[in-house]
Amino acid sequence: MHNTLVSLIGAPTDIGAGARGASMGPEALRVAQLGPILETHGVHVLDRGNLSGPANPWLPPVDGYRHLAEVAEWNRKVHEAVYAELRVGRLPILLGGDHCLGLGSISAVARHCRDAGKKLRVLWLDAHADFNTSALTPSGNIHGMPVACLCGHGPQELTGIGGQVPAISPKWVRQIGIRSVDPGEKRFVHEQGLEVFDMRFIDEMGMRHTMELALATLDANTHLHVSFDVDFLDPDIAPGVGTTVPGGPTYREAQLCMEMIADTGRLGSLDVMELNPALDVRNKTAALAVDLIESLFGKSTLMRA
Ligand code: 4U7
Ligand code: MN
Ligand code: MN
Ligand code: MN
Repeated sequence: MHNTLVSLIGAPTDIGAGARGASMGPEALRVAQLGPILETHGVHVLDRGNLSGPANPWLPPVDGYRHLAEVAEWNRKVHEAVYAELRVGRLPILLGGDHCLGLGSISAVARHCRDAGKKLRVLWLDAHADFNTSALTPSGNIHGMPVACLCGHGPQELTGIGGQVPAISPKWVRQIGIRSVDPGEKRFVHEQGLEVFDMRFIDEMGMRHTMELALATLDANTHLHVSFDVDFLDPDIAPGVGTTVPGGPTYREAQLCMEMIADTGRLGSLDVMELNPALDVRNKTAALAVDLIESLFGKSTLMRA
């Protein structure tokens, strides 16, 4: 990762979430020294500051969507900001913000891959599949829908961001750490053929084999995008998220996951989403996220030749 040019983009909103507070995520990651710590690993970091967008009106869902217009506006801003960094050859790190913004970020990455003639692989690290639609969602919260929207299932305001519907194919996605999927969402995940490495799989096969499969068939022409929902981690080590689900990866399992991604040398963009400082304990979840991102950028316990 030496000479990698990284840009931090803050998206301080909780517009798609079911709890307030993820809007403070970007600042908590800065307080945990994300930029300076990455610089110690030979990465050149430019902090582009925060995007701005509509306030959270905290209204109930309408027709199965909460805050649809505001979610669309934030995602358009994220899309343009991420796309601009990729165009100039930099590696964008989106600091969330809630996970509805994965739509703006990944649609930008997909557009960049179309421009550059590259293949795309998306690793979705999450406790949840985020594959709901307005008809399936139990909450109306759009942070539970970005993967479905990216695959073309959602309202035009969201699926159309980036100019091509669908933005991605479900075949490009690998979901890891999944342990909470709603009943209708589960059927839809199967029907669409998403490749899911759920916690049962990780328990039985181990993180090493899981990651070998998730990273298989990457080649020199593949752009690897990691969408890291902090609730991927076990809540015992990462309490600072709005939607904790017990039984997630341990500290070492998560580190191994990140280390194996780093070893591919293919990481091209990253989202760090759903960190909620209002629910954290002395910023420890932010510090843990930074520690894991260090591994993603090549920190390892011992020097590897
Ligand atoms: B996150 C949920 F019902 N599935 O749709 C929903 F359980 O970005 C949760 O992964 C979604 O944190 C969680 O509201 C979205 C719920
Ligand atoms: Mn620098
Ligand atoms: Mn998520
Ligand atoms: Mn989640």
